Amino acid sequence: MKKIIVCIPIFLLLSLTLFPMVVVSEQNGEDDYVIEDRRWDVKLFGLFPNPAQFLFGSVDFISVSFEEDDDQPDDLRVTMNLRDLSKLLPEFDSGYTVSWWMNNIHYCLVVHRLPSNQISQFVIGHSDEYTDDIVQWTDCDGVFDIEQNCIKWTVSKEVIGNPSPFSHLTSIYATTFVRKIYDSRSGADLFKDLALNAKSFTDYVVKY
Ligand SMILES: [Ca+2]
Ligand SMILES: [Ca+2]
Repeated sequence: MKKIIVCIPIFLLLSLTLFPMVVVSEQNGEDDYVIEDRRWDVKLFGLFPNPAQFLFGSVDFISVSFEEDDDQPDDLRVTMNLRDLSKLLPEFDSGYTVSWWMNNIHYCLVVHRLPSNQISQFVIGHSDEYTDDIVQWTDCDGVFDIEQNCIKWTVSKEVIGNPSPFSHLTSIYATTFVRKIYDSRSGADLFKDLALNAKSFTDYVVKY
C-alpha cells in the first residue's frame, strides 16, 4: 500500500516536468515562432531597466517566424513582429536584425528605419566558415508594414547556402537597437531589445 502512495506523486512530478519539453518539440508548424520574446523589455545598452517602455514600441520585438510557400519554394520569408511600429523615434536610427547558422556559416538579415522615417535597403549578409563576422552583404526584398506591426524579409535560398529540405537553421537570434546617428560602424547602441531573455527558441527545419 505504501508503494502505491509513493508512486502516484512521482508519476505526477515526472508528467509536470516532461510536459513543457513536449510543447517545445512540437514547434515549427505552419504558424509557429522560432523566437517568442517578451514585451516591454527594451533596455538601456541592452542591459539596464528602462522605465520609458511606452516610447519604444517600434523596437520591442515580440516574435520571429520563418516561412516557405510551396508556390515559391526557392525563397525563405522571415517575419519579425513588433509591439507598435507606429511609435516613431524621429531623432534616431532604429535597426532590426535576425540571424542564424547553417553549415558553420553565420547569416544575418538587417534593415534600418532612419531618423527621417525612411526605410533602408533590406539586406542579407553571410560570414566565412567558422567566423561570426559578416564578409558580404546582398540586397533582398522586404516589407516594413507599420499597420500590421511587422517587418518581412524575403531571401532567395541561393544567398543562404542553398539549404536542402530538412536542413536545420540553428542558433536563431534577433536584436533591435536604437542609435543616435545612422552609422553601422559606430556601434553606439543606446537601447536594445535582445533575444537573450526570450520565452522560447527553436531551430527552423527547411521544407522545400
Ligand atoms: Ca521584446
Ligand atoms: Ca528581449
